[in-house]
Amino acid sequence: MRTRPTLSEHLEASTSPALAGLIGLLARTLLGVGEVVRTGPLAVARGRSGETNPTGDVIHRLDLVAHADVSRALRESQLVGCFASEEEEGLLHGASTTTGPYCVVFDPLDGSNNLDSNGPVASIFGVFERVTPAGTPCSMADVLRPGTDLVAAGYAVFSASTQFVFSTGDGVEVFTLDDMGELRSSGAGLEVPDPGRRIFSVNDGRAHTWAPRVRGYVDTLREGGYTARYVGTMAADVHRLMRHGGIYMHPANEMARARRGKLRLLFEAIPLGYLLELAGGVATDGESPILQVRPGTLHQQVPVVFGSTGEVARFMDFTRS
Ligand code: FBP
Repeated sequence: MRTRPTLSEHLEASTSPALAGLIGLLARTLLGVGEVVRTGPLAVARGRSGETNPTGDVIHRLDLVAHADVSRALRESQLVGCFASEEEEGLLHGASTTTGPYCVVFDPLDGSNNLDSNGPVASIFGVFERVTPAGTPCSMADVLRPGTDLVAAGYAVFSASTQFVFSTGDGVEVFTLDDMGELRSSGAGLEVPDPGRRIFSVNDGRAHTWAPRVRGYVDTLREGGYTARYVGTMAADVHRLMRHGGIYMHPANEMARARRGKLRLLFEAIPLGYLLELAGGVATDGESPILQVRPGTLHQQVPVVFGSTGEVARFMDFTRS
């Protein structure tokens, strides 16, 4: 195992020094989040903070700790002009807001509802190059960007093992935390099988809120011998999807006028959709490519239909017919 390249070695050989520096900073910071999560049950930090995030979800105290740790690292980095977090209403400026070349969007702790039952959780990030001119402070224009503008994205998933998955636009790489605290390559990158395993991943408890054609589509999967797998941590469900194929959905809630989707476009759907498409899968909002959707607000929510190419095509054919 010691012969497998480390993340640092991989970055040095394949990425510009600046972007390698940022990815390395994010990896180290997210490993720190993993440590907080790993020892969380022993710390006072467990349990709910009693506060809510901009979309009204109860914030677990570990969400706040993870948000604070990532925010501190980004604020202090000369590589970062600004950043936005799922747990913060507005845009946050780095110490280098007029010179930092990159802007980061992140979900500090995705799937935090799984914490109390020791389920998989993750941290997700996306990286844009700033569009505001150097010498002027960053603005919302730097982060309200479609996924096609990303220069990198990734996540750390804390489960049976800790894995750091990322791309800078050329293939999706997987690194696993070894027993010496080093992130080592897990071998070949992720490629979404098509056809993959016949797995569908959706929260069936929300079926009454879906459009009838969506319910009908899921019925065909049940009747077609598919198996159901749903973690309830988007990054973990998408990680399985990239490994084995199938389809993952968080469909539009047709009963709620204000909020068609639950998942965050900027902090979850865009970074994970970027990785999925680079791995050969398809990422949509159920109607159009997710990477072409330009966020109107930081906390915009969207429906999500991600999957192997053939599975998403079948979803589209069925729900449009
Ligand atoms: P959080 O970012 O607040 O955790 O919400 C997002 C999420 O937890 C996703 O990770 C997960 O896929 C989804 O919500 C689960 O939603 P539901 O409970 O509707 O299945």
